Amino acid sequence: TQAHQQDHQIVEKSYTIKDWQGGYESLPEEYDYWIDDIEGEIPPELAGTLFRNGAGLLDINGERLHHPFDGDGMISRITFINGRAHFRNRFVQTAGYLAEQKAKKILYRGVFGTQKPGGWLANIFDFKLKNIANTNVIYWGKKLLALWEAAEPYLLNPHTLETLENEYFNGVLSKGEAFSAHPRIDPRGILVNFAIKPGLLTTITIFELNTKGEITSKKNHKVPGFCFIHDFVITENYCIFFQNPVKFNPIPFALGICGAAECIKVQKNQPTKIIIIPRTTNTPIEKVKILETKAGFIFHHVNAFELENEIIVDSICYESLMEVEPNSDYRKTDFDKNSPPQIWRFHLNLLENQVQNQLIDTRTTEFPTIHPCHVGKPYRYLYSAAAHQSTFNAPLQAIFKVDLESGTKQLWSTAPRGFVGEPIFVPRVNSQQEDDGWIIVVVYNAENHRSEIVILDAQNLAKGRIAKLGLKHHIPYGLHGSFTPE
Ligand code: 3ON
Ligand code: FE
Repeated sequence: TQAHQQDHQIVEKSYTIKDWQGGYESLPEEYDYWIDDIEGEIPPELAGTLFRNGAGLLDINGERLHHPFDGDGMISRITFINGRAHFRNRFVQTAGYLAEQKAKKILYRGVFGTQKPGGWLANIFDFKLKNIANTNVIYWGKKLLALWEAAEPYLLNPHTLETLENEYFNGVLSKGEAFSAHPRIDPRGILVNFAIKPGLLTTITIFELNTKGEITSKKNHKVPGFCFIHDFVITENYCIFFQNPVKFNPIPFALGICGAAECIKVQKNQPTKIIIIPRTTNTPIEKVKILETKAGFIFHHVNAFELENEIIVDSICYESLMEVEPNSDYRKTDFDKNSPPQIWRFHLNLLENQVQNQLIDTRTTEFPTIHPCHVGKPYRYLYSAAAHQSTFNAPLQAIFKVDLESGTKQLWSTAPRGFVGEPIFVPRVNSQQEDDGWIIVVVYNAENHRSEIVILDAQNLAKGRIAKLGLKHHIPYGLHGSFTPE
């Protein structure tokens, strides 16, 4: 029978869908405690704070959200001090979170398909955006900011995680103006970020911030066509955006039938446009340059750097966009049906205006991270969350390291019952080698329905965990975060 065949397939896999689904339960509680369940030893020289963001709620008062990207942002904070670790989590008290918690029901449509109850009639022509501040959290210029790509940041108290107000950078940002969730920090001490205002012509705004957290530069660039751009890369002289070949049909969204992101379709016969924007005026390229490569879909990039007449960009590419269907259940995803996200290297030849693509590895992988001092510069190592198996699409259960110079790869897996989020590389203070440091990652353990913070030696993943910090609860699968040595 069919049920039999399915069971058989599940046994062969490194995971079960049921285990994986456990990580998509809401965590409404807010905790504050010293972690006492520790296996191994926290390196005493590991000092600082890991901040993480992601949907803390996957439902509003029992009403399931259509997609995890629609969930209210919840910040987790793990502080490492003298070999000890402290945990705290708190929801970003966005206007939408407060209103929905008070009303005990869904009051807003979500970008990824969450609808207000009552069918399309209750949703038609409702274009309000709920800023859910759920995608990233950064500590820059003494400001802790929760980010979501379609609206302004929320400013939080870095110690208590209390929500203070929206951040407008002394009025440089206006109410409702976007400030993306994927800033890049130029190691020279400049935070570079962008904002997308999509339309028939799309405006890409580029911001540069100094170490005091002030916006020192804000420039607009118009490019032809609709853009859905989640991430970008920088080099010393350029900002680079990949304009995925997508088409946006706003009608079903306007009519209240589906969410805005569900109206985006990849055009497989159209090229991806690579938009190269100079950061300074004294670059070999004075104006915006647009190159073309084959179709695909990119959420995340790894890094980029300049060579003589080339720019190298490493990215995580999907053959197509994971399609979110109006009546589907994301928890029943058939991994085998989606194209695997894989690491590709793009060589952008600036003299010949040619692009060459090279597949680095077939493994399903997402959430790449590198040594912070190599952002925008030549680098050797990348780390990412990856599937246990080396081909086909599957959930993220392992940490992957790629040596881009020698081609050597390492894998540390939490299969069968573990599921990983975004790893963060933390360099050892005064380290000499690029991989001298730790990987810190939150692992969801389906065995006890709790999460653990795992510390790995970045030079030797195979050695296994240096320390495992057991939490008293799970943390729903998250999106991005950052480490600050302060
Ligand atoms: O018309 C525009 C269309 C659009 C999509 C208007 C818009 C600006 C409002 C808009 C909004 C986009 C938003 C809010 C995007 C938010 C994205 C987000 C919260 C997360 C993206 C995550 C990406 C990935 C690849 C996550 C992968 C996760 C796993 C593999 C783990 O399961
Ligand atoms: Fe992202």
